[in-house]
Amino acid sequence: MHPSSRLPWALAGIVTGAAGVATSYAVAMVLTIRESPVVAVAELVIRLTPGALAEQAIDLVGQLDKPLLVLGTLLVLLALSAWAGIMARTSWVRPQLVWLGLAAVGTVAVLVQRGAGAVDVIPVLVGLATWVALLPALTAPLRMAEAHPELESRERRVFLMVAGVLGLAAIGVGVAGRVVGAGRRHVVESRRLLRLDDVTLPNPPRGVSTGVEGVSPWQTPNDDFYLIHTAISVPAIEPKDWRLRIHGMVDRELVLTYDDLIARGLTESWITLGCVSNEVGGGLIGNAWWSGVRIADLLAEAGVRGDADCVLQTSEDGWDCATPLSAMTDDRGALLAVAMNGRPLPIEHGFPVRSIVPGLYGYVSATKWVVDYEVTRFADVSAFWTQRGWSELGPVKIASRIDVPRSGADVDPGSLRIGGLAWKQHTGIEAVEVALDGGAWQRVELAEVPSEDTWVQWTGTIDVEPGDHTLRVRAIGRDGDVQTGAIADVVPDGATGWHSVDFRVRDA
Ligand SMILES: Nc1nc2c(c(=O)[nH]1)N[C@H]1C(S)=C(S)[C@@H](COP(=O)(O)O)O[C@H]1N2
Ligand SMILES: [Mo]
Repeated sequence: MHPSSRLPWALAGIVTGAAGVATSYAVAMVLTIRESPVVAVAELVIRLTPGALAEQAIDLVGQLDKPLLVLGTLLVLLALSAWAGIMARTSWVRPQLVWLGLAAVGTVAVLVQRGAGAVDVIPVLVGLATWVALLPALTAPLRMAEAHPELESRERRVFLMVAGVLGLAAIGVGVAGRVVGAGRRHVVESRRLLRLDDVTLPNPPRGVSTGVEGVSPWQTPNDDFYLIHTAISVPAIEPKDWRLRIHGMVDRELVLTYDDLIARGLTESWITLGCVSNEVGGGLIGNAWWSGVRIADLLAEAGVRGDADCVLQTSEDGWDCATPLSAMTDDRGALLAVAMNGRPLPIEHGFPVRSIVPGLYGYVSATKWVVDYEVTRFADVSAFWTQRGWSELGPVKIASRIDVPRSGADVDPGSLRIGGLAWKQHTGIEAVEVALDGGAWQRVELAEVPSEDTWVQWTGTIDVEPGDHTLRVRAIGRDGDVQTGAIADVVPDGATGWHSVDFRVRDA
């Protein structure tokens, strides 16, 4: 083959590669608040680069390090696309392998981003589909020209035309995605610039930490806080556009803007939020410093009628839940939260406003991107999860967890420091007990807590001999409730059972 005859195949690959980058970029802009997968790959490269090397490189190119890296990533991608194009001449499978490989790298890169979810993979899949579909279409005229040399000049013209049109279409798709996604992106900026003067940065109270290494920190950083939502693409709500309507069985309907809300004055407290789907020993729970406005005060302002017993809360994404009115009006300090750990709510955690009700699982209380409170009666409504078999009421169940030792750990014989967490929000924990190898329950030490609304760290020291062991934990509430060992599934109202950890003690 004359080398120059490879050129159009390479070009076909490059146009295909670029088109996939454009469609994935557009989808990322429209559906997510993230950058495109290409940027995610560049960031992954930064992460995987040894620190010293990365520093030298940054020294060398200064502030341009990231744009250059993104450009480099793009060039590598286009070079591989050209290679896929050339291989398409003789093989159907091999180009697909290149696309699959690129998509695999892209998938890993987007999934290692913090808080990444299934939605973040969609742009990669759209890019992959674009590559797989376009290359055969684009190379069809080239194939034709090779099969029928007499048609070569005509087919070459067809090819160049198709390539040109597709190239322009790709640019169009990218620009359109940018424009459509601009609103969503703007929220990221609005949040960054938002100043909430009354929000304080938290200092965890003294004594809340046992200091046992390996136990989850008492205060959960926003970046590590679990995420649960049904929305595929998280709502992007500008504070200036946000409204909360409080209506239904009230004397005066209220419609609050973000400024109206803030003007009511902020209350702040430590509250542990947990998910009903948390398995025994699981991590769907976190503890944060929440700043917000007391829901009880707002409901009092609206004037709740005597025969109402719940508030149907609705999110801007359509998700809803019904919360017992009593939990929102008693003195437990249920909040319309605007900040989490001293920062405006992260977008994935409900920016600009969400509900937080101590003592209830999230699925019946912690509405993110909340826009509507209808004061009503349980008898008259049903909500997202209750329609799907979960219980109407969702008070948290008493629970405890062993973080140290980890399951499967290998430890030295002798005295072993153990630790973990226990919780029953809005009741509080009186005591925690552990049992080694099915022996007697023995009390361990509790750290301090600022209120009954947070989890508590516990620690203890046990003597262990070489061999295999099982450690178990249970908690006792301030109401005398002893955590049951009976195993219950998370459906319909939360798991029960003792968390246990199997570990091995080395020979002395
Ligand atoms: N809009 C909306 N709010 C929601 C949910 C949801 O799916 N959509 N999930 C709820 C559930 S089940 C839980 S456990 C908490 C989780 O809050 P987080 O993601 O901030 O940890 O949010 C609650 N609020
Ligand atoms: Mo949940």
